[in-house]
Amino acid sequence: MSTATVGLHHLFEERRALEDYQGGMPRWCKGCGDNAILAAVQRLCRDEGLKPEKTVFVSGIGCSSRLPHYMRTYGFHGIHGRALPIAEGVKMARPDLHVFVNTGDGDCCSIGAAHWIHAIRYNMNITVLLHDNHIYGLTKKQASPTSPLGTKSNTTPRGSYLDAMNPLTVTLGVQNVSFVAQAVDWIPETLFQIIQAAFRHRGFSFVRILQRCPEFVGNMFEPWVHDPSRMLMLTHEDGIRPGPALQKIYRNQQEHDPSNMNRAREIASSEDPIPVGILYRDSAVPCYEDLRHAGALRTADSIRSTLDAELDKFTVWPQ
Ligand SMILES: Cc1ncc(C[n+]2csc(CCOP(=O)(O)OP(=O)(O)O)c2C)c(N)n1
Ligand code: SF4
Ligand SMILES: [Mg+2]
Repeated sequence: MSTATVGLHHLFEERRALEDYQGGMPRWCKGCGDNAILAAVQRLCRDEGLKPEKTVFVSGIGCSSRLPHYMRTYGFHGIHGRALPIAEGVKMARPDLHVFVNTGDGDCCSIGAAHWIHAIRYNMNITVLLHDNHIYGLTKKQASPTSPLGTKSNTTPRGSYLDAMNPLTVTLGVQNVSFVAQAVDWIPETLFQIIQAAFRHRGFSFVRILQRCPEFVGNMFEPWVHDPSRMLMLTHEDGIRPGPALQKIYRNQQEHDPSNMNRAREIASSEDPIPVGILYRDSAVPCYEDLRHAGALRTADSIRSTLDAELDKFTVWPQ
C-alpha cells in the first residue's frame, strides 16, 4: 500500500458516524428524557472519536440502566445498585478503556448509596450519569430518595413523608470529590457540553441529569421546562458557555468558578431556580487506578505465584 493509501485507510477507520454507536432500538416511552441522554452520549462518542472496542457503558437496573443495550460499544447491564463497583472493576483491570456509568436515582441513591459514596472517594476516571427522574420508573412508580416531599406514588399513596435527598450536595460532601455538574434533558446542547466536560475530566465525574418520566411523573419538571427564567445557567471559562441562541433564551446566568467549593455547595442547594452547569472541579485529586498502578498489577502468572506463596505460608510440611 502507498503512503497515501495508508493515510486514507487510517482516516476511513478513525472517522465514525453516529450510526456506528447506535445499538438496539430504544424501548423507552415516548417523551422519556432517557432518549435525550442517549443522543448526547452517542454524539459524545462520535465527536471524541471513541473507539467502540475501547468504550464500555455499565449500568445497574432501571429504565435508565437499559442504555448500554442501545450503544454499539461494550456494555454491562449489571444488577441493581451495583453499576459503580462493576465499573471500578473494569477500570482497574483495563485502565485504557473509557468507562461510563448510567444509573437511576433509585439505583444510585437508594440501593447503591454505599457504593456511590465510596466511588466518589476512590476517584477513578469514570464518567457517571445519574438519570434522576425522582421516581422508580421500571417498577412502575415508587417513591425514590430524590422524590420531592409529598410525592404520591404506589408506595406513598398519601404523599411521601421525607424531604428529598440532594445528590449534588451529597457528592460535594465526600472526601476526594473531583467533578460535579448538573444538566437537564430538555436543553440538549447544554446536556451535551456538560457530558463532554465530564468525560474530559480525569477522575470521577458525577453528572446529575434531571430527566423527565412522562409515564409516571409527567408534571414533575413542567414549570421549569416552560419557564426559562427558572433555570440558572452557570458559566465560566473553566465551566461551560452556552451558545448565543441559548443565551437569549436562558437569560438568568451566573459566572461561577468551579474551583470554589463553598459557592458550589450553595448553588447545589438551590431547587428553584434549577442550576445547570459545572458546579465543582478539582483536577488535582489523584485517581485510585494510578495510585494502585492498575492494569500492571495482575497477570495470570503473577496471581498464581502470589496465591502459591500465600498458601505456602500455611502449609504444614511433613517432618
Ligand atoms: C435487589 C433488587 N431490589 C429491587 C429490584 C427492583 N427494582 C428494579 S429497578 C428498581 C428501581 C428503579 O428506579 P431507578 O433506579 O430510579 O431507575 P428508573 O427506572 O427510574 O430509570 C427496583 C426497585 C431489583 N431489580 N433488584
Ligand atoms: S417509565 Fe418513565 S423512565 Fe421509564 S421509560 Fe417510561 S418515561 Fe422513561
Ligand atoms: Mg428513577
